Amino acid sequence: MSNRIEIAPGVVHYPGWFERAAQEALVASLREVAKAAPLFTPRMPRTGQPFSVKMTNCGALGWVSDINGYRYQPTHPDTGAAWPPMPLALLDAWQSLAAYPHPPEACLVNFYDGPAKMGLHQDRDEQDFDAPVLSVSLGDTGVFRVGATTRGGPTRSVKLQSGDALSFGGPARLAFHGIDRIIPGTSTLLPQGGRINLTLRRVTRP
Ligand code: MD3
Ligand code: FE
Repeated sequence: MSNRIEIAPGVVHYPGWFERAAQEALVASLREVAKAAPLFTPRMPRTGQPFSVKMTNCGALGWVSDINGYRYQPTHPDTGAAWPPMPLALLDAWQSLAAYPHPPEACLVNFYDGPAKMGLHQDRDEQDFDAPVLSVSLGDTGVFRVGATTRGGPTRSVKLQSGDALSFGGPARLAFHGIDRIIPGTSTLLPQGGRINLTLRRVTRP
């Protein structure tokens, strides 16, 4: 079992939701996902500047970003193949934690190597903001920052450790958030180090 810590209205942290064996099984599933849908480097719309984070997806829809914009699509941007299915353990976590009666459609897999980070942003490419976003952290600890629904508001910092789950719903669904940095050497889960973050999302209105 796991504690449930509401760190802000609508933001719930479940430290250690996945125990070590479940984390290892998830990593094994994600290696299969990455075989079918190789990590790609997303780029900023307009400028084409590459993200430092590498990405892939599983589930019916995947989030992609390139010079033309951000969007969800059913196929990999480089291979054109359908995204592989979402591991059952993730669908189970959604059922347990999301408090939402329809399954997630997209699981974005973010891979952070040592220096990677993600600037403050909102997730607003979905049509359904009634569903929460559920995040799962694996590997080295990430320093996560979450603020208000307006840019420039106060922010707070939370360390996300391997196995933690975090859900963002209701008033927090459109909160600004990002990853300041990864703390190297904080987990033995990934032999080469780094951090994987999974975000499960409902995209369309059911
Ligand atoms: C708050 N990922 O993929 S997960 C992203 O650790 C993203 O890779 C970060 O932000 C990561 O978009 C943070 C936590 C998270 C995910 C979705 C949210 C926080 C959120 C959506 C709304 C508000
Ligand atoms: Fe985000």
